Amino acid sequence: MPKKKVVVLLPTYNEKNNVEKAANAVLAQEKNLPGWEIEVLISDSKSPDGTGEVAAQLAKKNPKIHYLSTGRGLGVGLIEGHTYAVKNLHPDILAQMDADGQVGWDVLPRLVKAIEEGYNLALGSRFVSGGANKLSPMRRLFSAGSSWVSRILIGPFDVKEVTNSARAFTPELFKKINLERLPWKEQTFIVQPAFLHEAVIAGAKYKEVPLVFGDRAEGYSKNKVLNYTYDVITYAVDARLHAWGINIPFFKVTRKAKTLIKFSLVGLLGTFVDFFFYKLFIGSFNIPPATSKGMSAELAIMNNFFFNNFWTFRSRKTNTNTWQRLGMFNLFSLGGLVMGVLIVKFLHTLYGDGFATVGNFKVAYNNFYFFATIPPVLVWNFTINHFITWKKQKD
Ligand SMILES: Nc1nc2c(ncn2[C@@H]2O[C@H](COP(=O)(O)OP(=O)(O)O)[C@@H](O)[C@H]2O)c(=O)[nH]1
Ligand SMILES: [Mg+2]
Repeated sequence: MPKKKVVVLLPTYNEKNNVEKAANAVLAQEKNLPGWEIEVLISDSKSPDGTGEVAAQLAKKNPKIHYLSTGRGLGVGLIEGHTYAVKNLHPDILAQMDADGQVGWDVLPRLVKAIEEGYNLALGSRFVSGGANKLSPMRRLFSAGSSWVSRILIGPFDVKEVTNSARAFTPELFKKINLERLPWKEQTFIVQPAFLHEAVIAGAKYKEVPLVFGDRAEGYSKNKVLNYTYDVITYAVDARLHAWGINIPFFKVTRKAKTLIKFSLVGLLGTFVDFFFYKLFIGSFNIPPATSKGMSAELAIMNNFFFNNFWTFRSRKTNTNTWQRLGMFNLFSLGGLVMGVLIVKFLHTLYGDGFATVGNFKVAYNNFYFFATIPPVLVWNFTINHFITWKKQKD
Protein backbone atom coordinates (compact mmCIF):
# COMPACT_ATOMS: atom_id res chain seq x y z
CA MET A 1 0.00 0.00 0.00
CA PRO A 2 1.43 3.39 -0.90
CA LYS A 3 2.21 5.63 2.02
CA LYS A 4 0.10 8.64 2.84
CA LYS A 5 1.72 12.03 3.07
CA VAL A 6 1.63 14.79 5.66
CA VAL A 7 3.21 18.12 4.73
CA VAL A 8 4.38 20.00 7.81
CA LEU A 9 4.56 23.75 7.31
CA LEU A 10 7.16 25.65 9.32
CA PRO A 11 6.63 29.42 9.03
CA THR A 12 9.81 31.30 9.87
CA TYR A 13 10.89 34.84 10.60
CA ASN A 14 14.42 35.29 11.94
CA GLU A 15 14.89 31.65 12.91
CA LYS A 16 18.33 31.12 11.39
CA ASN A 17 19.59 29.09 14.34
CA ASN A 18 16.41 27.03 14.69
CA VAL A 19 15.28 26.15 11.19
CA GLU A 20 17.58 23.21 10.42
CA LYS A 21 17.02 21.57 13.79
CA ALA A 22 13.26 22.06 13.36
CA ALA A 23 13.13 20.52 9.87
CA ASN A 24 15.14 17.50 10.99
CA ALA A 25 13.11 17.06 14.17
CA VAL A 26 9.89 17.02 12.13
CA LEU A 27 11.27 14.47 9.65
CA ALA A 28 12.48 12.31 12.55
CA GLN A 29 8.84 11.87 13.63
CA GLU A 30 8.31 9.53 10.66
CA LYS A 31 9.39 6.61 12.83
CA ASN A 32 6.37 7.30 15.04
CA LEU A 33 3.99 7.36 12.09
CA PRO A 34 3.91 3.98 10.35
CA GLY A 35 2.20 4.18 6.97
CA TRP A 36 3.00 7.88 6.61
CA GLU A 37 5.71 9.88 4.95
CA ILE A 38 6.54 13.38 6.14
CA GLU A 39 7.61 16.35 4.06
CA VAL A 40 8.57 19.74 5.41
CA LEU A 41 7.72 23.09 3.84
CA ILE A 42 9.54 26.13 5.20
CA SER A 43 7.78 29.41 4.40
CA ASP A 44 10.08 32.28 5.22
CA SER A 45 9.02 35.96 5.14
CA LYS A 46 12.34 37.18 3.76
CA SER A 47 13.97 37.15 7.21
CA PRO A 48 16.76 39.72 7.45
CA ASP A 49 18.90 37.23 9.41
CA GLY A 50 19.21 34.93 6.39
CA THR A 51 16.86 32.12 7.47
CA GLY A 52 15.67 31.93 3.86
CA GLU A 53 19.13 31.11 2.53
CA VAL A 54 19.56 28.37 5.13
CA ALA A 55 16.16 26.94 4.21
CA ALA A 56 16.94 27.07 0.50
CA GLN A 57 20.17 25.13 1.13
CA LEU A 58 18.29 22.50 3.17
CA ALA A 59 15.75 22.12 0.37
CA LYS A 60 18.52 21.63 -2.17
CA LYS A 61 20.15 18.85 -0.17
CA ASN A 62 17.01 17.01 0.94
CA PRO A 63 14.08 16.26 -1.42
CA LYS A 64 11.77 15.96 1.60
CA ILE A 65 12.35 19.61 2.49
CA HIS A 66 10.76 22.43 0.46
CA TYR A 67 11.27 26.14 0.65
CA LEU A 68 8.92 28.98 -0.17
CA SER A 69 9.71 32.67 0.08
CA THR A 70 6.63 34.65 1.16
CA GLY A 71 5.60 38.17 2.10
CA ARG A 72 5.78 39.53 5.64
CA GLY A 73 3.44 38.32 8.36
CA LEU A 74 2.65 35.03 10.05
CA GLY A 75 -0.73 34.79 8.31
CA VAL A 76 0.91 35.20 4.91
CA GLY A 77 3.52 32.57 5.75
CA LEU A 78 0.81 30.14 6.82
CA ILE A 79 -1.81 30.65 4.12
CA GLU A 80 0.60 30.98 1.20
CA GLY A 81 2.45 27.95 2.56
CA HIS A 82 -0.61 25.71 2.76
CA THR A 83 -1.86 26.93 -0.61
CA TYR A 84 1.51 26.05 -2.13
CA ALA A 85 1.47 22.62 -0.47
CA VAL A 86 -2.03 21.83 -1.77
CA LYS A 87 -1.04 22.84 -5.31
CA ASN A 88 2.37 21.26 -5.55
CA LEU A 89 2.98 18.59 -2.92
CA HIS A 90 -0.19 16.42 -3.01
CA PRO A 91 -0.67 16.06 0.75
CA ASP A 92 -3.25 13.88 2.51
CA ILE A 93 -2.85 16.05 5.56
CA LEU A 94 -1.66 19.63 6.04
CA ALA A 95 0.08 20.33 9.33
CA GLN A 96 1.81 23.34 10.81
CA MET A 97 4.17 23.93 13.73
CA ASP A 98 6.32 26.76 15.07
CA ALA A 99 9.91 26.52 13.91
CA ASP A 100 11.47 27.67 17.18
CA GLY A 101 11.27 24.32 18.97
CA GLN A 102 9.01 25.62 21.75
CA VAL A 103 6.46 22.89 21.06
CA GLY A 104 7.49 19.28 21.66
CA TRP A 105 7.74 17.64 18.22
CA ASP A 106 5.96 14.50 19.42
CA VAL A 107 2.65 16.35 19.05
CA LEU A 108 2.84 15.66 15.31
CA PRO A 109 1.93 11.93 15.41
CA ARG A 110 -0.92 12.77 17.79
CA LEU A 111 -2.24 15.38 15.36
CA VAL A 112 -2.05 12.96 12.43
CA LYS A 113 -3.74 10.18 14.40
CA ALA A 114 -6.65 12.46 15.27
CA ILE A 115 -7.23 13.01 11.55
CA GLU A 116 -7.02 9.25 10.95
CA GLU A 117 -9.76 8.85 13.58
CA GLY A 118 -12.06 10.85 11.30
CA TYR A 119 -11.66 14.43 12.52
CA ASN A 120 -10.76 16.96 9.86
CA LEU A 121 -9.03 19.39 12.23
CA ALA A 122 -6.63 18.49 15.04
CA LEU A 123 -5.50 21.15 17.50
CA GLY A 124 -2.42 21.03 19.70
CA SER A 125 -3.22 22.20 23.21
CA ARG A 126 -1.34 22.94 26.38
CA PHE A 127 -4.51 22.95 28.39
CA VAL A 128 -5.89 19.42 27.90
CA SER A 129 -4.93 16.39 29.97
CA GLY A 130 -1.36 15.41 29.14
CA GLY A 131 -0.46 18.89 27.91
CA ALA A 132 1.86 21.26 29.71
CA ASN A 133 2.92 24.91 29.67
CA LYS A 134 6.49 25.21 30.89
CA LEU A 135 7.00 28.95 30.53
CA SER A 136 7.90 31.54 33.15
CA PRO A 137 4.95 32.48 35.43
CA MET A 138 4.53 35.84 33.63
CA ARG A 139 4.29 34.32 30.16
CA ARG A 140 2.10 31.53 31.50
CA LEU A 141 -0.30 34.13 32.77
CA PHE A 142 -0.32 35.81 29.35
CA SER A 143 -0.99 32.60 27.42
CA ALA A 144 -3.72 31.51 29.85
CA GLY A 145 -5.24 34.99 29.70
CA SER A 146 -5.17 35.30 25.92
CA SER A 147 -6.60 31.83 25.53
CA TRP A 148 -9.49 32.57 27.91
CA VAL A 149 -10.27 35.88 26.26
CA SER A 150 -10.17 34.31 22.79
CA ARG A 151 -12.27 31.35 23.91
CA ILE A 152 -14.95 33.55 25.42
CA LEU A 153 -14.98 36.25 22.75
CA ILE A 154 -14.22 34.29 19.58
CA GLY A 155 -14.70 30.64 20.54
CA PRO A 156 -15.42 27.86 20.15
CA PHE A 157 -15.66 27.68 23.93
CA ASP A 158 -15.23 23.90 24.11
CA VAL A 159 -11.71 24.24 22.69
CA LYS A 160 -9.30 24.81 25.58
CA GLU A 161 -6.53 26.40 23.55
CA VAL A 162 -7.56 28.40 20.51
CA THR A 163 -4.27 30.20 19.90
CA ASN A 164 -1.71 27.44 19.39
CA SER A 165 -0.06 26.98 16.04
CA ALA A 166 0.42 23.20 16.17
CA ARG A 167 -2.42 21.96 14.00
CA ALA A 168 -3.29 19.43 11.32
CA PHE A 169 -6.21 19.43 8.93
CA THR A 170 -7.43 17.97 5.67
CA PRO A 171 -6.87 19.77 2.37
CA GLU A 172 -10.66 19.53 1.85
CA LEU A 173 -11.29 21.59 4.98
CA PHE A 174 -8.59 24.08 4.04
CA LYS A 175 -10.18 24.65 0.63
CA LYS A 176 -13.55 25.38 2.27
CA ILE A 177 -12.20 28.14 4.50
CA ASN A 178 -13.32 31.60 3.49
CA LEU A 179 -10.01 33.37 2.94
CA GLU A 180 -11.87 36.55 2.08
CA ARG A 181 -13.01 36.86 5.67
CA LEU A 182 -9.88 35.50 7.30
CA PRO A 183 -7.55 38.44 8.06
CA TRP A 184 -4.46 36.52 6.98
CA LYS A 185 -2.74 39.43 5.24
CA GLU A 186 -2.58 41.52 8.38
CA GLN A 187 0.67 41.43 10.32
CA THR A 188 -0.71 39.93 13.51
CA PHE A 189 -0.98 36.59 15.26
CA ILE A 190 -4.77 36.92 15.20
CA VAL A 191 -4.63 34.50 12.26
CA GLN A 192 -4.49 31.53 14.68
CA PRO A 193 -7.80 32.01 16.54
CA ALA A 194 -9.34 33.51 13.39
CA PHE A 195 -8.39 30.47 11.31
CA LEU A 196 -10.05 28.22 13.87
CA HIS A 197 -13.15 30.44 13.87
CA GLU A 198 -13.44 30.28 10.07
CA ALA A 199 -12.70 26.54 10.08
CA VAL A 200 -15.64 25.95 12.42
CA ILE A 201 -17.86 27.96 10.08
CA ALA A 202 -16.53 25.83 7.19
CA GLY A 203 -17.67 22.69 9.03
CA ALA A 204 -14.63 21.57 11.01
CA LYS A 205 -14.91 18.44 13.15
CA TYR A 206 -12.18 19.18 15.64
CA LYS A 207 -10.28 17.47 18.42
CA GLU A 208 -7.60 18.72 20.79
CA VAL A 209 -4.47 16.70 21.45
CA PRO A 210 -1.95 17.45 24.19
CA LEU A 211 1.35 19.20 23.60
CA VAL A 212 4.18 20.38 25.78
CA PHE A 213 5.25 24.00 25.39
CA GLY A 214 8.63 25.17 26.65
CA ASP A 215 10.97 28.14 26.37
CA ARG A 216 12.70 29.17 23.19
CA ALA A 217 16.22 27.81 22.75
CA GLU A 218 17.27 30.53 20.26
CA GLY A 219 15.93 33.82 18.90
CA TYR A 220 13.05 35.96 20.18
CA SER A 221 9.26 35.98 20.18
CA LYS A 222 7.59 37.98 17.39
CA ASN A 223 4.29 38.27 19.19
CA LYS A 224 3.38 41.76 20.41
CA VAL A 225 1.27 41.56 23.54
CA LEU A 226 -0.55 44.92 23.36
CA ASN A 227 -1.20 44.71 19.63
CA TYR A 228 -2.41 41.16 19.95
CA THR A 229 -4.84 42.07 22.72
CA TYR A 230 -6.22 44.90 20.59
CA ASP A 231 -6.61 42.51 17.65
CA VAL A 232 -8.32 39.82 19.72
CA ILE A 233 -10.90 42.31 20.94
CA THR A 234 -11.60 43.95 17.56
CA TYR A 235 -11.63 40.59 15.77
CA ALA A 236 -14.05 39.24 18.38
CA VAL A 237 -16.42 42.15 17.77
CA ASP A 238 -16.13 41.47 14.03
CA ALA A 239 -16.85 37.76 14.51
CA ARG A 240 -19.87 38.50 16.75
CA LEU A 241 -21.34 40.98 14.25
CA HIS A 242 -20.81 38.46 11.46
CA ALA A 243 -22.56 35.74 13.50
CA TRP A 244 -25.54 38.09 13.90
CA GLY A 245 -25.66 38.62 10.16
CA ILE A 246 -24.12 42.09 10.25
CA ASN A 247 -21.39 42.11 7.64
CA ILE A 248 -19.14 45.11 8.09
CA PRO A 249 -15.34 44.77 7.86
CA PHE A 250 -14.94 45.99 11.45
CA PHE A 251 -11.60 44.30 12.06
CA LYS A 252 -9.98 45.58 8.87
CA VAL A 253 -11.25 49.11 9.38
CA THR A 254 -10.15 49.29 13.01
CA ARG A 255 -6.70 48.05 12.03
CA LYS A 256 -6.42 50.69 9.32
CA ALA A 257 -7.70 53.29 11.73
CA LYS A 258 -5.44 52.06 14.49
CA THR A 259 -3.30 55.18 14.70
CA LEU A 260 -6.38 57.39 14.82
CA ILE A 261 -7.96 55.17 17.46
CA LYS A 262 -4.84 55.24 19.63
CA PHE A 263 -4.59 58.99 19.14
CA SER A 264 -8.24 59.34 20.18
CA LEU A 265 -7.69 57.16 23.26
CA VAL A 266 -4.74 59.32 24.23
CA GLY A 267 -6.96 62.32 23.58
CA LEU A 268 -9.64 60.81 25.80
CA LEU A 269 -7.14 60.34 28.60
CA GLY A 270 -5.92 63.89 28.01
CA THR A 271 -9.52 65.06 28.21
CA PHE A 272 -9.82 63.60 31.69
CA VAL A 273 -6.62 65.33 32.70
CA ASP A 274 -7.86 68.53 31.09
CA PHE A 275 -11.35 68.34 32.62
CA PHE A 276 -10.03 67.43 36.06
CA PHE A 277 -7.81 70.51 36.24
CA TYR A 278 -10.41 72.74 34.54
CA LYS A 279 -12.92 71.92 37.27
CA LEU A 280 -10.24 72.19 39.93
CA PHE A 281 -9.21 75.66 38.80
CA ILE A 282 -12.80 76.88 38.54
CA GLY A 283 -14.07 75.18 41.69
CA SER A 284 -11.16 75.57 44.10
CA PHE A 285 -9.43 78.69 42.79
CA ASN A 286 -12.33 80.73 41.35
CA ILE A 287 -10.51 81.21 38.06
CA PRO A 288 -12.84 82.15 35.14
CA PRO A 289 -13.69 79.31 32.70
CA ALA A 290 -11.63 80.53 29.73
CA THR A 291 -8.45 80.98 31.78
CA SER A 292 -8.98 77.65 33.52
CA LYS A 293 -9.31 75.99 30.14
CA GLY A 294 -6.00 77.53 29.04
CA MET A 295 -4.10 76.12 31.99
CA SER A 296 -5.72 72.70 32.12
CA ALA A 297 -5.14 72.31 28.38
CA GLU A 298 -1.38 72.82 28.73
CA LEU A 299 -1.19 70.07 31.33
CA ALA A 300 -3.16 67.79 29.01
CA ILE A 301 -0.82 68.62 26.12
CA MET A 302 2.19 67.35 28.06
CA ASN A 303 0.32 64.19 28.95
CA ASN A 304 -0.74 63.59 25.36
CA PHE A 305 2.68 64.16 23.91
CA PHE A 306 4.13 61.56 26.19
CA PHE A 307 1.62 58.87 25.21
CA ASN A 308 1.55 59.72 21.50
CA ASN A 309 5.31 59.68 21.24
CA PHE A 310 5.84 56.48 23.16
CA TRP A 311 2.73 54.60 22.11
CA THR A 312 0.60 55.92 19.19
CA PHE A 313 3.50 56.77 16.90
CA ARG A 314 6.14 54.63 18.61
CA SER A 315 7.10 52.63 15.55
CA ARG A 316 7.04 55.54 13.12
CA LYS A 317 10.45 56.53 11.75
CA THR A 318 10.78 60.31 11.59
CA ASN A 319 13.52 62.75 10.67
CA THR A 320 13.16 64.62 13.97
CA ASN A 321 14.23 63.97 17.56
CA THR A 322 11.98 63.82 20.61
CA TRP A 323 12.63 67.46 21.62
CA GLN A 324 11.81 68.80 18.19
CA ARG A 325 8.62 66.76 18.19
CA LEU A 326 7.73 68.02 21.67
CA GLY A 327 8.17 71.56 20.37
CA MET A 328 6.01 70.97 17.33
CA PHE A 329 3.36 69.14 19.31
CA ASN A 330 3.13 72.05 21.71
CA LEU A 331 2.97 74.55 18.90
CA PHE A 332 0.19 72.70 17.08
CA SER A 333 -1.63 72.04 20.32
CA LEU A 334 -1.49 75.76 20.88
CA GLY A 335 -3.57 76.00 17.71
CA GLY A 336 -5.97 73.48 19.23
CA LEU A 337 -5.86 75.36 22.51
CA VAL A 338 -6.71 78.69 20.89
CA MET A 339 -9.52 76.92 19.09
CA GLY A 340 -10.80 75.45 22.37
CA VAL A 341 -10.58 78.74 24.24
CA LEU A 342 -12.38 80.58 21.43
CA ILE A 343 -15.14 77.97 21.34
CA VAL A 344 -15.63 78.19 25.11
CA LYS A 345 -15.44 82.00 24.99
CA PHE A 346 -17.97 82.11 22.15
CA LEU A 347 -20.41 79.78 23.92
CA HIS A 348 -19.91 81.52 27.25
CA THR A 349 -20.64 84.91 25.68
CA LEU A 350 -23.68 83.46 23.96
CA TYR A 351 -25.24 81.51 26.83
CA GLY A 352 -23.59 82.81 30.03
CA ASP A 353 -23.40 80.94 33.35
CA GLY A 354 -26.72 79.11 33.42
CA PHE A 355 -27.72 75.63 34.50
CA ALA A 356 -29.50 72.90 32.59
CA THR A 357 -31.64 70.25 34.23
CA VAL A 358 -30.74 66.77 33.07
CA GLY A 359 -33.04 64.28 34.79
CA ASN A 360 -32.62 65.05 38.48
CA PHE A 361 -29.34 66.90 38.04
CA LYS A 362 -28.50 70.51 37.54
CA VAL A 363 -25.57 70.75 35.17
CA ALA A 364 -23.61 73.99 34.77
CA TYR A 365 -23.32 75.27 31.22
CA ASN A 366 -19.54 75.38 31.46
CA ASN A 367 -19.52 71.55 31.25
CA PHE A 368 -21.16 71.67 27.83
CA TYR A 369 -18.76 74.36 26.68
CA PHE A 370 -15.91 72.04 27.55
CA PHE A 371 -17.16 69.01 25.64
CA ALA A 372 -18.11 71.04 22.58
CA THR A 373 -14.40 71.70 22.02
CA ILE A 374 -13.44 68.01 21.71
CA PRO A 375 -14.47 66.97 18.17
CA PRO A 376 -13.04 69.97 16.26
CA VAL A 377 -9.83 69.98 18.32
CA LEU A 378 -9.33 66.23 17.83
CA VAL A 379 -9.65 66.54 14.07
CA TRP A 380 -7.21 69.43 13.99
CA ASN A 381 -4.66 67.77 16.29
CA PHE A 382 -4.67 64.41 14.57
CA THR A 383 -4.39 65.80 11.07
CA ILE A 384 -1.57 68.18 11.76
CA ASN A 385 0.47 65.83 13.97
CA HIS A 386 0.01 62.86 11.68
CA PHE A 387 1.27 64.84 8.69
CA ILE A 388 3.90 67.02 10.33
CA THR A 389 5.08 66.13 13.86
CA TRP A 390 5.37 62.41 13.23
CA LYS A 391 5.83 62.73 9.49
CA LYS A 392 7.10 59.48 8.04
CA GLN A 393 10.74 59.51 7.01
CA LYS A 394 11.21 58.92 3.29
CA ASP A 395 13.29 55.78 2.66
N1 LIG B 1 6.67 33.21 7.72
C1 LIG B 1 6.60 33.92 8.86
N2 LIG B 1 6.71 33.31 10.06
C2 LIG B 1 6.60 34.06 11.18
C3 LIG B 1 6.39 35.46 11.16
N3 LIG B 1 6.33 35.92 12.45
C4 LIG B 1 6.52 34.84 13.25
N4 LIG B 1 6.70 33.72 12.49
C5 LIG B 1 6.95 32.36 12.96
O1 LIG B 1 5.84 31.91 13.72
C6 LIG B 1 6.30 31.05 14.76
C7 LIG B 1 5.81 31.56 16.09
O2 LIG B 1 6.39 32.82 16.40
P1 LIG B 1 6.99 33.18 17.82
O3 LIG B 1 7.71 34.45 17.66
O4 LIG B 1 7.75 32.00 18.35
O5 LIG B 1 5.67 33.42 18.69
P2 LIG B 1 5.38 32.90 20.19
O6 LIG B 1 5.72 31.44 20.23
O7 LIG B 1 3.92 33.17 20.38
O8 LIG B 1 6.26 33.71 21.06
C8 LIG B 1 7.83 31.00 14.65
O9 LIG B 1 8.19 29.87 13.90
C9 LIG B 1 8.14 32.28 13.90
O10 LIG B 1 9.35 32.24 13.19
C10 LIG B 1 6.29 36.10 9.86
O11 LIG B 1 6.11 37.30 9.73
N5 LIG B 1 6.39 35.28 8.77
MG1 LIG C 1 7.50 30.64 19.77
